[in-house]
Amino acid sequence: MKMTLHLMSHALCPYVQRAAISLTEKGVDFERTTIDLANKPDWFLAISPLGKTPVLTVKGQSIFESAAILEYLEETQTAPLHPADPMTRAQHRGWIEFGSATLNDIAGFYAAKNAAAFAGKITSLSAKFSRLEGQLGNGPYFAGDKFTLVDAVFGPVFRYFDTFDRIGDFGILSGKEKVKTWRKALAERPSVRDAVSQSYPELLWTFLLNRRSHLSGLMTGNREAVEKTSAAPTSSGYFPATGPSSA
Ligand SMILES: N[C@@H](CCC(=O)N[C@@H](CS)C(=O)NCC(=O)O)C(=O)O
Repeated sequence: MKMTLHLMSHALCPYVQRAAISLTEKGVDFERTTIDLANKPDWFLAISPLGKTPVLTVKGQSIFESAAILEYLEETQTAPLHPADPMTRAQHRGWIEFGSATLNDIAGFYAAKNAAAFAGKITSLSAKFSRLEGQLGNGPYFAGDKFTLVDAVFGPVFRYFDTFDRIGDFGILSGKEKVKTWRKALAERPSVRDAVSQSYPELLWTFLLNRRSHLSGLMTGNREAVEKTSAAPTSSGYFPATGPSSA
């Protein structure tokens, strides 16, 4: 029986993207509803105990937290994205958590208020990608030829770097050749590419510019201009205030 799955989304949310990637890889039809996270509707709060996207609804029932959604899809849909071996599967769950910790560092990087905090986040992100460089094999994906949930989690992580690269070279991925190859393979994967709309780069740019952060200062090279731009935050500029957050 065909059932429609519904993904409660936000245009920039990397946790929504991992669910969308899994659904696409599995060939599941789904609809999206975009939530204004600056003004969460009551019906959304009723199904999202933490007030966060994503939420997946299936036949009137809801699942919150991206990790829970991914596991549900593994258990109910075809085309597994988790390895069959229990040990490897458990290890992949660990790396998914590592992906969430990387997203938290990215949020710290773009929100850092001064050069010292910014440099601290660069160090922390560089260490995480060094760790991944040591973990990767011959690629092109995390575990070789087969695309897995770890790839679904890191596609949205690397997507931030497409915009960071427009701002400057922060050296975070420097010298990490396996990571760079992985990034490229993920960017080319249709499910990863299509997990966001075409307006994503410009929405992210505006979002970052509105952060009143060290990075926004670098984006304009003019702090006054940044503050003027951020004087009237838009609703799409809100989710950054709190998220991406705790995994
Ligand atoms: N641990 C959550 C994190 C989700 C999350 O941080 N969502 C952000 C958007 S990317 C959100 O909804 N933030 C709004 C808020 O915290 O009020 C998950 O894995 O689903």
